[in-house]
Amino acid sequence: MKRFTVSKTVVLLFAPILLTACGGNDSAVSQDENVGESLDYTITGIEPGSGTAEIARKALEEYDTLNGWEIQESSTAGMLTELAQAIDNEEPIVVTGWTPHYIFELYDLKILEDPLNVFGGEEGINTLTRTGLEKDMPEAFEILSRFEWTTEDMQEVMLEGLERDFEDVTAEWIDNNRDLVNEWTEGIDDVDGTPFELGSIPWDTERSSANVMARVLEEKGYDVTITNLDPAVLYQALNLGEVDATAGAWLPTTAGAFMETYGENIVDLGPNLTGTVIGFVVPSYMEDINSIEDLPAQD
Ligand code: PBE
Repeated sequence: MKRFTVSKTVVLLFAPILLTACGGNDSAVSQDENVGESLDYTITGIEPGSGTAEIARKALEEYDTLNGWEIQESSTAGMLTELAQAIDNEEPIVVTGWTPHYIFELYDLKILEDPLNVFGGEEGINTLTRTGLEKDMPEAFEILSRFEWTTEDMQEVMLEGLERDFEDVTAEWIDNNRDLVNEWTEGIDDVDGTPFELGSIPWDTERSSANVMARVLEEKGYDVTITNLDPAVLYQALNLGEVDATAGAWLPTTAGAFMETYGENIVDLGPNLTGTVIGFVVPSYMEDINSIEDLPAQD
C-alpha cells in the first residue's frame, strides 16, 4: 500500500500560533461565579482561516450577550490542550468546537444552543470534485459519488487515530466495514495506476475521510496523493482543477463562504456524512450555561 505523501504543491499550512494563558481561572465552577469574568470574556478558538472561526466571529457580532467577549484564535491543537487542562481542573471554558470529534467520547460536553442560528444547526460533510472529473476519471467519480458513512464511523477512526497512524486505522476500518465499502465500489472497473490528487485540510475529521477515500481509490488501482491545504487554498485549487476532489466540505454553513467565492468550477456531490454541528462548546459541569444567550455580556 502506498505511503501517505504530501504533494509538492502543498502551500500554506496553518502557522502554529502559541496560546498565551488567559483569564485567572483558579477555582472550580460554582453556581454564582460570573463565568464571563473568570474567563476574562474569552472564548478559545481555532485556526483563523477556518470557516468555524469566521462564523464564531459572526456570532460575537450578532449576540448582544457576547458584548465585550473576544475569541482567542489559535490552532485546533491549542484549543484541545486548553480544553483538556480546564476539564482536569474543573474550570470553566468556552471553545469553538464541532461534532464528530473524539472530545465528545472523552469528556462530558455540551454544544451551546444557538437561538439566532448563526452556526446553522446540523449540516453535512460533502464530497466535491473539480469540473471535468466525471469525464476524465468516471470510475473515481462514481466511487466518490457513492461514498457515504456515519458520524459514528468517523468518530471511531478519529479516536483510534489519536494513538496510531491514520493510514493504518483507516485500512483497518475498511477491513471491518467491507460490506459498506463494497457498496461504493461494486461493479466499477479497476484502473491502472492513474494519479489522483485528493485535497484535504489537516484536521482529524478531514484526515479521516481523506484516508478512507484514498485507500478505497488505491484498491481500485489509483495512485492517490493526499494534499493538505489551508481551507481557502483547497477551494481555490479545486476551482482551478489543481486537485481532483475533496471529501471534507462542511456545508452549507461552515465552508459556505468558500463555496460562494470559489465554487464556480466545483461539482458538489452532496453529503458523505450528515448530522455534523459546529458551535460554542462547554463542559457539562457549567450547569447554568446551556445557550449562547446564557453567557453574560461585559458591563
Ligand atoms: N471543521 C473542523 C472546521 C474546523 C475543524 C471542519 C469543522 C472548519 O471547517 O472550520
